Amino acid sequence: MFVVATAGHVDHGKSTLVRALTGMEPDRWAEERRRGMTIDLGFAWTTLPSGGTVAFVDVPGHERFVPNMLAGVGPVPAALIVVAADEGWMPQSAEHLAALDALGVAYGLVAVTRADLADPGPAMARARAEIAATSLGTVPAVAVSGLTGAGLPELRAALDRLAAGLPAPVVDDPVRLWVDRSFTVRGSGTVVTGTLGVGRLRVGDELELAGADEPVRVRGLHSLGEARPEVTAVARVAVNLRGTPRDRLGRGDALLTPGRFHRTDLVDVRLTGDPAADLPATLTLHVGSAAVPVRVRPLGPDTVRLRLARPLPLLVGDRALLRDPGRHHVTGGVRVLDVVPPPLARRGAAVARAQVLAELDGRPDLAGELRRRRLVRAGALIRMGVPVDAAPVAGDWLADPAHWRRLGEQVTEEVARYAREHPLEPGMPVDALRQRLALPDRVLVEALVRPPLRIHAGRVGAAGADALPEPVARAVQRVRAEYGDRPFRAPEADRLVDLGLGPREIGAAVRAGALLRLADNVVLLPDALDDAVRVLAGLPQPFTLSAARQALDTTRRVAVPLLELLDRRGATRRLPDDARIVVG
Ligand SMILES: Nc1nc2c(ncn2[C@@H]2O[C@H](COP(=O)(O)OP(=O)(O)OP(=O)(O)O)[C@@H](O)[C@H]2O)c(=O)[nH]1
Ligand SMILES: [Mg+2]
Repeated sequence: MFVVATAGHVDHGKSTLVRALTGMEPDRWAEERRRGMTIDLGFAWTTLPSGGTVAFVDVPGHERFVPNMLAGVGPVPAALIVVAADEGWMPQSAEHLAALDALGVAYGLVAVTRADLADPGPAMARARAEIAATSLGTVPAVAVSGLTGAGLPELRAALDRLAAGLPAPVVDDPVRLWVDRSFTVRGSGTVVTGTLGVGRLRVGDELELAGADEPVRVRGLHSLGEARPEVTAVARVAVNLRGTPRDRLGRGDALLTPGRFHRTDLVDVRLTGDPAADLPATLTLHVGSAAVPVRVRPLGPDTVRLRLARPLPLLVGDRALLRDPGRHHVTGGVRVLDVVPPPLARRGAAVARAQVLAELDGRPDLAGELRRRRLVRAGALIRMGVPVDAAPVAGDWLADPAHWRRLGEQVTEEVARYAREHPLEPGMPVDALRQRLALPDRVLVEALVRPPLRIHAGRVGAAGADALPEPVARAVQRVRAEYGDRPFRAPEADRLVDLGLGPREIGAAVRAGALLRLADNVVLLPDALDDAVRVLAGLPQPFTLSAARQALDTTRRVAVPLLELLDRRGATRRLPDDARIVVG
């Protein structure tokens, strides 16, 4: 199927032509038929001589209904521009063409209608000349009469040729179905329709609804009036949603492949065409079937920042248009450059940003995104519309290679600085390092720590950093020299102070396994435990505290906590009469 939207001034015969081609009534509303004027979008389809199907989105030509027209053409990549032979090129011929140009529509043809009323030549020449200057370029033109049917076979053949020249549909990309209608079907619930430009929908699919948190599920699909288990782009499609109230969604909403779109209310864009120098501060942004008021902040000569009144699922490279609703004027097209732009808080930030934007063209550019964002999750890039084909540095994080190298160097520097400032600690806590480098995720720290550094017990240090800090090592050395032959004599508190072993130093030595702490200010060399068990095993069993104290040649200050520690470790057992035995 291919989908084509009509375009053209009011009363030039668009709906009559669609009716003549399809035998279907595009003006769905009684009011439209009563007034002989299209108000909202109409939908009709027919089979072409080739056997292919063309579906029309018939738009209103009246200037009051241009927003409806834009909702119809927004998601449609081809246009049938209708000009009446007897009236020729008119204001909405121009405005509709400007809209197609702004959206970058590249495929189309001209039908000069009402050719039974006047010579179609001048209208055709003017239309082709106007169109040639736009994204559509040189287009074929056919003179027709919706009244007599003259020219219709030629028009069908021209539509077939147009279809044959369209790019192959992209069916594997994520779905972003812009809703152009929503209604309730008795017994089925809410149904939305739209033009599926890319991707595929299946019954049972779970989709995101832009603007809602919970997913929605596809209960049924119709295309061209028939139920289908699956619909692939390009197609007109009606989606029946399970359990979604009708008032939850309408024109301008979008059904999305989950996790593939970022909803943004701030975008940096390039203006296309001839942007006016004095852009109004507020305009309406039209994209897909959505129309959202925006505040415009100029940045560079042809780049602006748009603040959207509500978020939209936009991607880098999206085409959209800005319109001044007050002046009935398509201000110009935009191409989305960045859907997650940085805040412009600092002085000079806007100027710097304009320079960055000058380099962007809306084509997704992974290397450039990494250079600008430095560290970013793969999922976030994909949701911006930037395909990811690089390996993550950790988890799903991607990094700019130069930035990652710099971070690696900073890790070494920060850990060394921390060791200088905290000589008694066995390395820098991982979280302190994470904060110091302003890294958003701990896995990044873990990936940045490389030998000779390593992470041990939540700290980053040199391998063997559980070795003692220099001053503590010296103090322990002196304890060894003085007490090595009296292993159960613990230094008195004032002696510890003389040796330079305050509570922090003792803590460091104990953590490193260089001292054994029995109680506050009671420390032994670590081999003392095994030696004590050996000595005690030589005593007649069971033995008393006093026998132990004498055998170990020590004081109660040491013997009491030492035996309690041996009890806890299961090396000795305390009997009901307070005597002990060595176990095993
Ligand atoms: N003689 C003649 N009249 C036509 C032809 N096409 C349309 N008309 C008449 O022109 C009037 C407008 O036709 P529509 O088809 O409603 O025009 P439209 O472009 O759809 O108008 P809007 O949707 O309101 O923009 C109707 O009265 C039609 O009968 C034609 O080829 N020949
Ligand atoms: Mg009409």
